[in-house]
Amino acid sequence: MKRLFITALAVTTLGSSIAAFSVQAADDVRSRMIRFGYGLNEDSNQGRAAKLLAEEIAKASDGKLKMRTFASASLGSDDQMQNALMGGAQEMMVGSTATLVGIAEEMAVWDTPFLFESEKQADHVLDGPIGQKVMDALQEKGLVGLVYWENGFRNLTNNVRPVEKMEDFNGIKLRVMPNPVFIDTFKQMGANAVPLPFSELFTALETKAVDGQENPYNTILSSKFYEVQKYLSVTNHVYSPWIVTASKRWWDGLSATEQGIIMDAAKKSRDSEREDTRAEAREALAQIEKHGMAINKVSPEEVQRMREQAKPAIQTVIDTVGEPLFNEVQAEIAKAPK
Ligand code: KDG
Repeated sequence: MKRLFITALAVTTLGSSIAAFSVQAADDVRSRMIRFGYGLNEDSNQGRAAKLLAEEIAKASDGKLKMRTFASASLGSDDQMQNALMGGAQEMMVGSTATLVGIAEEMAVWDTPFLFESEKQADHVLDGPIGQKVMDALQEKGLVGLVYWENGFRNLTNNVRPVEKMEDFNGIKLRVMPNPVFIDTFKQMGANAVPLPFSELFTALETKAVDGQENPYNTILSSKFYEVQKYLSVTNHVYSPWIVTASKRWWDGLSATEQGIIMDAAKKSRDSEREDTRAEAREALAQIEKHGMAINKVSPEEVQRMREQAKPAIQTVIDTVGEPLFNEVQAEIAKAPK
């Protein structure tokens, strides 16, 4: 009888503590509005992942954490949103790591030409300790890096000529992301590198302010660059990550429960975004061709010549991030599955 009483008491105590904890956890989640900005349009891979992130956060917080997503740079370009997050005027965003170099120079390591040879390598390094280390460099600048999404391997489009060999870059006014490594890389190739924010890119192509640009297939498709570009030359010259960031000023004001909900949802969005982006990329080339672009695959020999020519830009990366970090990334790549 006594044992039964003790068990009943233990169960009651346990039950009330779980109930208390769940009440406590529920209290730890306040009703909040989260403004999440991004640069591509709503029906892009970036937009679909933003929608999923908002749904996951709402589901896990019983609707208390409401994320409102803003597409097409409607809250500003990457760098304008980064400043808004640092100032606490906006809560979250996703954008290119390349546009963060002016804030945390360590991010430049991901701009290294030909750094990753496969998505598997990229996932291994970005989601591993060195990817976290680079992300942590944002903290002292007022940003919190949550996860990396996939922008993807970048390829060239332009209106002058198909790029089949390095010399074909000569004289092409090529828009690049506003970032020293991208500017150096394409100057080395012989192009006239023109840094512009993504939000100005379509108009610059349409008005012929620039002849070409470079982006993953997904973006070429979702941003309809095929409407204003003739040639697509497949180089896969660099793998671009996107990074989901939060305002540190805002993030530090969240409870551990709220931070956990957002981080878990961000990890789910990362895995789903990569799957979605890769599936779309497999179909994108055929769709881009259907829209009238002439596609050429640059030969391995010519890609090798480009790799050689890009070497001074790699030195720019090393000068920017420091040899130790650059070597740590190389060491992680060597451990990555092929
Ligand atoms: O929000 C748009 C950014 O993600 C942008 O960096 C995409 O790859 C990009 C580019 O070329 O600017």
